[in-house]
Amino acid sequence: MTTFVDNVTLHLRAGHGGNGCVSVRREKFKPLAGPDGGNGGHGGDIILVADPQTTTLLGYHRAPHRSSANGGPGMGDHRAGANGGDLELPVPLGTVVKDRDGNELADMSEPGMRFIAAPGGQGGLGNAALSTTKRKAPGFALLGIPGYEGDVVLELKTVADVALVGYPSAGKSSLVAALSAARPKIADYPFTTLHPNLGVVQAGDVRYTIADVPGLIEGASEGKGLGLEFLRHVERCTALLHVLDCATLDPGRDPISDLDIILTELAAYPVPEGQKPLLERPQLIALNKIDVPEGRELADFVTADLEERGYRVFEISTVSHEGLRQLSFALAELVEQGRAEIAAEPPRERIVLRPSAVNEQDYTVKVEGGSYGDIYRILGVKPERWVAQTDFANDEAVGFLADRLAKLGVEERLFKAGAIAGSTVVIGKGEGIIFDWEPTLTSTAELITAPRGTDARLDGDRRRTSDERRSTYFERMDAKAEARAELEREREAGLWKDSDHTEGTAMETEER
Ligand SMILES: Nc1nc2c(ncn2[C@@H]2O[C@H](COP(=O)(O)OP(=O)(O)OP(=O)(O)O)[C@@H](O)[C@H]2O)c(=O)[nH]1
Ligand SMILES: [Mg+2]
Repeated sequence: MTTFVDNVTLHLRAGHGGNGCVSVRREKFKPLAGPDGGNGGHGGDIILVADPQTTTLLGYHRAPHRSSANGGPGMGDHRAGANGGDLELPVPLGTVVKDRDGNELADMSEPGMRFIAAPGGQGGLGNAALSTTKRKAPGFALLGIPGYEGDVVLELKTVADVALVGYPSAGKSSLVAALSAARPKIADYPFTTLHPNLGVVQAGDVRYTIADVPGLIEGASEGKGLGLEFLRHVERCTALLHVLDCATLDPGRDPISDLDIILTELAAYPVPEGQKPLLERPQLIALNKIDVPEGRELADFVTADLEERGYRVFEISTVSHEGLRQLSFALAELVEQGRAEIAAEPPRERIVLRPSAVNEQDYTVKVEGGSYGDIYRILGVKPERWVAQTDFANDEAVGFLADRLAKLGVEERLFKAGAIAGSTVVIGKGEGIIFDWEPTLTSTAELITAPRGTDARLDGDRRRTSDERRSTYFERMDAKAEARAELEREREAGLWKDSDHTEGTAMETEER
């Protein structure tokens, strides 16, 4: 809606976590004195910070790739790796953070507000931290997790310092054009302006922004005319400027009653929590169109009344540019005062936004059909993180992963989903990590999850049929008979002495 919307896509790469260390302490006369491998450091976060001193996203246009530091690896002697420092990126107030699909992630509206746009990776535990009473000397450590890598889109809605309000055709857009380089549409019919126009004014050393708002009429708060909807574009303004038309030909209208009606409508506008109601902000009055003789007369006539009500009044013409200089300096003064007040305010409690929280305990088991049979896919924060932490070249580390998965109840869930021994199980998206599943559960109650009358144990191909058993039995019997016959032949041939005979008997007992 507003003009001057700045837009930039940031490519972020947060620091990776450092790997944990495997190390064993050595002491004199005690070469294996316990594990002492330190933990890896955490990768640094990339944090957006709403900063009143920053006014543009230009710096990010020029350098859109940003990354934070990696965590250091753990070391022996219980030395932990250093954490990677966070990277803070200042953004102007009013910056809206979105993902690539346009979903809003954060509105950086409060000074000092922080948004963790890319969290750093967790460091891996060293073998010292992994030792327990049961596992006294772990021969493995956990790997560090990669930091978040992805894009965010920053959108800046420029926030006007001064909002110009008034009736349609009062000359608001003309005034924006006269004070700044902006060239909004100007015409002699009501509601020419359909969205706010923004202009930058330079008055002496002070530079500030002004925005006109579509004209307001009586009943605007009930939706008449274009309603009050557009005031949200200026609801963060420091000051208001009432533009009053002194040369209107409408019967029944005059600057004073126009002002009263606008004030009533503005009073009905609900500002967001934590902001000053519009009418409690500083306000100036511009009596416009004094290049028209009747206009000047009327302006002179009402000035005293308005001043009595406490307003500073400026008689101006956007055509002849009379009075504009004084007006622009008076506005600059208000803006400067407002800025000083904000700077003097005690810093608000820091608001920290994190990327949408997910339930870490949650995971899903999905069955996917494939050309090699069913695949059981496990998706979830914890299982996927654990896999990332596992050094698959280390059997102990793999065993530790299996224990963790079992504790989470993954086996039971796989059974319920229909997995059997030898099924293909994938953890994570895409290729993920692929396992041939070997269940460790053995108790009958857990095994019998199939309908009554069937039993998962019978489905396995490891159980022999009775035919198979019978044939092995006969094979063995034949072999025994063969061995006996052989011994008999040897004895008859006189190869045996009596004392050796016992061996044959012993062999037979063993065979039984
Ligand atoms: N004579 C004279 N005419 C003016 C002056 N300022 C504006 N006008 C005329 O008034 C008419 C309305 O001016 P705009 O600037 O479009 O008024 P606006 O307040 O923006 O009106 P909306 O956008 O409809 O709310 C135009 O025809 C302008 O030329 C002035 O100082 N003197
Ligand atoms: Mg206009």
